[in-house]
Amino acid sequence: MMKLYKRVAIATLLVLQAGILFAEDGHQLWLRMPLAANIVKIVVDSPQIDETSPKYQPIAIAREELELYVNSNVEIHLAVDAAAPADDGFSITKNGNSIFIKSASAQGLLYGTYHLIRLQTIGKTLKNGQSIVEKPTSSLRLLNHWDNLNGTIERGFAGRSIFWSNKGDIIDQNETLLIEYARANASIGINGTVLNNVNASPQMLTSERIDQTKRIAKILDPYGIKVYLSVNFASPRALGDVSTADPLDPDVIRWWQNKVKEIYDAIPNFGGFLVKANSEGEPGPQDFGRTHVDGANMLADALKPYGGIVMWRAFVYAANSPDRACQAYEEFMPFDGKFRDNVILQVKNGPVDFQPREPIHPLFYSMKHTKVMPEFQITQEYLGESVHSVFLAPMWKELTDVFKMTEGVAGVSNIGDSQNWCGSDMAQANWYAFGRLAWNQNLTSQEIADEWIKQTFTTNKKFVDPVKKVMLGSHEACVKYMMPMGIHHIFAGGHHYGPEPWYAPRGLRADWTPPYYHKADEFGMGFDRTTNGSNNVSQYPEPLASQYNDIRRCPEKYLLWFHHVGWTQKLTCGETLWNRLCHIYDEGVREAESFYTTWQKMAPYIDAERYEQLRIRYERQAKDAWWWRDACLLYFQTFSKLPFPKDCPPARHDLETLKKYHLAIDNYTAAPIDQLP
Ligand code: GCV
Repeated sequence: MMKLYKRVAIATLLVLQAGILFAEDGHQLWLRMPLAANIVKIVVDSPQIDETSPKYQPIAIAREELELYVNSNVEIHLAVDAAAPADDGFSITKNGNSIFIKSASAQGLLYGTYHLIRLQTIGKTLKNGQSIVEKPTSSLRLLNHWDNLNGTIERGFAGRSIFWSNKGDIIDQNETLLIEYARANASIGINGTVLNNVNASPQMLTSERIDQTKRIAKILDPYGIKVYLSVNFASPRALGDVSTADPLDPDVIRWWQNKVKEIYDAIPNFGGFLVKANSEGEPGPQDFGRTHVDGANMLADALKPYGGIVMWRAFVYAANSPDRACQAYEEFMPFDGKFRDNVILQVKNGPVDFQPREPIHPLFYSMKHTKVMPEFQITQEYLGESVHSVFLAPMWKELTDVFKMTEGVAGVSNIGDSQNWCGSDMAQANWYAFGRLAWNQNLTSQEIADEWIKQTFTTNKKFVDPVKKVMLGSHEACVKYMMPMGIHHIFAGGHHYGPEPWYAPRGLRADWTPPYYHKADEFGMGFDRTTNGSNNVSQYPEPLASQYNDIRRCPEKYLLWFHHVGWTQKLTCGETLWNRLCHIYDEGVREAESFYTTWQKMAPYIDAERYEQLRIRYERQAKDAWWWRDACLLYFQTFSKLPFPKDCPPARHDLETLKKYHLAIDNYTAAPIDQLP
């Protein structure tokens, strides 16, 4: 398996040496380091190690990576040492002409290897006597793939699944791709992957699919990537073996025990289950009058003998809830402390649904006796798909700055079978950032952007500095041109790419329509979640609860999330709500335009292919910012009845035309760049 890499790498070297230029297609991600010109001596200092045994495969990979990519005249010593950092951690020490990588596990040595290569690529060579110690801040660092068994990807904007296809032959065809996938993940510390959509097909648990999972697991295992599966809670009934899926029914319990045994017989290091239950129509224990605890603990008991875990999602909301943001807390807080110790509650970063900006989910502050792991969305369902370049590290940092992700963290993947994996070269930065933050939640967005740019494009300062600035400003800019000041979920009905704040077909459940969230009326706009409204503020601890409740102290970024504010009300900044809103939308447009201007100056520094692919996207993003601004401001103006402030340029579009415009895309197709208004 590893030999393959050598072959690919050597072929690349020969092409380069022959002076043949080949097109950059983004496929190499951040692993574009040149092959070393010299031969490095690798010494494995632990004599008991047999590199051919499965347990020590990471060392064989480490050896090969070091031989291929370390470009200096050093001798590298690898040692598994019980006294060295454990739990995937490692130390790297430079001593004279030797570099020592030590870890308590073979896997830690592989992580140390990738760290060393990263340092070399970004130009941070170790000084003599210098020692680095790294230990991940989260034990579970998982990608969640929303891949369906027919090969489509829910909210995927980069092609089709790399794991599944209708034909079932995908794994054999994709072995090289899966090795590349495993290697890319290992290089940033990701150690697990959920292979299928949380809207899970019961078919995932058929023997045929378990066999396919086994083959995938075998490919990923040497890189330290464990596989997990999303399961449909009604599988025992759906697969026709049992007449119910009631978690307290002995036949159901037995069914799950047998199924878990079948899985572990096939995949001894299988990780466990991810479950979306009683959410958006998915089955769950409540269908049988049982609770989340009944459901999660039953599965946990079945997995426990094998060391498996259950990740139970807290993403729940009912059709008639007066405030969707309140519901997960209401449903789960009463169960704090009641889950088994191999259950982890997987909670989205905010209480609604991966919006461009949300306050932190209240469960992160309050669940004290339950294991909790955040779920981030790497795929940009609500942030411009694979068209807009939005670097998400600053958004995730809003949570990692206040919550320790010790148990783990999950990221909904943006990977598909497109040549550059993510649909856009810039979107790769979010996969990278997720892995790096999962490894070390204390890294800053600046550090992550800096190292990603240098590895993915060039270390030339003339490129690194301006592009880093664009990346670091991109999330805030996107919030400004889409949903500033706490506005949320005003997306179009058929897709989540563009704006339709007016979308409210008769008969559709209210919380699937934007007016439920923005509540614009003649007086003003915003969702009253204060103690006079839905009382969502009370789910937060003090002093946050009082701060959010007080219109004068509520941070502007959350103002319309927590308050219904009058159009002419003066804000603490001195402006009225209406004027401030217009100004912020306008700033968003200017910032998106400046990103495009900056990118156009970057052509001299990188390859023409990736430059052009992103130029088209930055241009589109700037146009879309106008689309968002005009659609939102013109629509809200029908309530405010106020003119744009004098320093705000007039709209480019008119509301009636925008209302008639329907983008013909579905969940599984990226927005067509050239068909937008
Ligand atoms: C997988 C949002 C998305 C759905 C997704 C759901 C979830 O509602 O639009 O596509 O379903 O979140 O996280 O379960």
